[in-house]
Formats: sequence, C-alpha cells, structure tokens
Amino acid sequence: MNILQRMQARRHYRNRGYQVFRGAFSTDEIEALAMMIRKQVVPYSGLILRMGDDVDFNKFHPSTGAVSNHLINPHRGLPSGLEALSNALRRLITSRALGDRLQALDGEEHYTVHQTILFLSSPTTELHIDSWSLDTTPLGFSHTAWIPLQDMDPWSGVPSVVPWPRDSLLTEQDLGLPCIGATAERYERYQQALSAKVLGGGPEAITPLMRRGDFIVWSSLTPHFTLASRPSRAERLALQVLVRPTRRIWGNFIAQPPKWTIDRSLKVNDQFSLYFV
Ligand SMILES: O=C(O)CCC(=O)C(=O)O
Ligand SMILES: [Fe+2]
Repeated sequence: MNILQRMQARRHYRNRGYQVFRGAFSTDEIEALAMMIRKQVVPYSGLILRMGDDVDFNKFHPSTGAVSNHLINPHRGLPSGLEALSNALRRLITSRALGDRLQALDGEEHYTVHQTILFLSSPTTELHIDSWSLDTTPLGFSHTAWIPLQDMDPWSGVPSVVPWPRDSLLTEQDLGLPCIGATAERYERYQQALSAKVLGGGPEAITPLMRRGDFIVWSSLTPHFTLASRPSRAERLALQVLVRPTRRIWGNFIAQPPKWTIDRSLKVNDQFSLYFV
C-alpha cells in the first residue's frame, strides 16, 4: 500500500468502523490452507479443541458434510498430524501482510493476537459486537480480522457490517439496560437491545464478497452479523482473528481493568505477540 492508500484506509476505518483489503495474502497460501483443512481436518477422527473450550470430535451438519463445531485457537497447536496447519495459521496471523495493514488503520507498532476461530461453515450470527470477547481499556481499539479461505459469493454465508464511527459507543446504560447479572445474561440482553436499536434505524449493511487473499477488519464496537448460507450449512472456510495493539490495557466490554495485570504472551516477531492462556 502506498501512503495515500494507507491514509484513505485509516480515515475510512475511523469513520465507518471497517476496512476491506484486497490481495493482501497470496492466493496460493490461502488455497494451501483450505486444502489442508479439507484433507486433514474434515476427515480427522480425533479430538480437537472447539469453540466453547471443549474438546470434541467433528460434528457434521446433516446432508452437507460441512463441520459444525468450529476450532478455537488452532494457531496455538493442533493434535499430531495437524501441526502443519497450525504452523501455517500462525504464519498467516503474524505475517507482515497483516501487521502492515493493521498499522495502516491505527498507526500502532505491535499487536497481540488473543484468539482465533477457524470457521468451517457459516455460524449465522445475530447482530452483535465483538467487544464482549476482547477489547481495550478504554473501549474500541481492538480489531477483528476476518480472513476468508475461499472465494465468497452471495450464498456463502458472509459476515456483514453496519458502518459505525469508531468512537461511537452504546453502553448498557445508553440502551436502558441494568448492569447486573451473569456475563452471559448481560451479553444476551445487550446484543438483543443493540440489534433492535441498530436494525430499527434501517441501516445499510456492507456484505463484502471477498476473494482468496482479501480480508476485512472491523473494530470491536462495529455491529455485524453473518448471513445464512445456501444450501444452509455448506462448507464456508474462514479464519477470525481477535487482536489488540499490545501497548493498550485490555479486558472486554464489561471488564475494564484500570491498570496492567500480567500479560501472558509470547513475542513472535517485531509486529506480533501471541497471547497463550
Ligand atoms: O465467521 C463469521 O461469519 C463471523 C462470526 C462472528 O462475528 C463472531 O464469531 O464474532
Ligand atoms: Fe463477531
């Protein structure tokens, strides 16, 4: 990216809360990842760590052969036989191609990856923000990078973002909600109220139909949802990366630590560290 493109990306991200990058990764690298997933993960008969932090066998959506239980943090390690995939994912999420583009958006020097999810089919989510999983103190400076591992078309089950100024925050109080109860309860209540408010405004949502090598970044406070795929529950390979600028204190939407605690991360190169708990 030249300096003008970087400035445009930064302004766009600040005003609209997301940025699509084209041709960031080599098509061959992305294709190789997809092939490893199809040949090694989908037929894998052992246990792997899944979303929800349980180990489990592959579960398949009936009649499509697509895997329904997505992999959490596959970059930290995978069972024997799948190490090459784990290493390749780690290379991708600590690549200069990713680091340089994140830096174009916020001018930071170093990033810590907190979580990855390898999606094997569309999770079909309601409108929500990712700040509840990871965010900085103050809120709004962490990013989600969403990297498709295959070409996306209108029936793939694509995430869509509602353009959202980066400094715009709707708290529980703003939505008229109490700040009490278990986190899961507060999360549900918040996302439902946010969804009602945002959709009630009749927003225009952006549905980027990206090709292999492209990716999108949205901010922790940018509302987004995932469309259903057709046929429903077909293969849809994508990697989601939650990342923060390393120098920022972090927590999540409701846990906002006022100061640093121990940061369990490992520096991988000059642009990236990996959080490892
Ligand atoms: O893979 C997707 O479609 C995005 C899912 C999502 O937004 C999330 O897991 O927070
Ligand atoms: Fe999300």
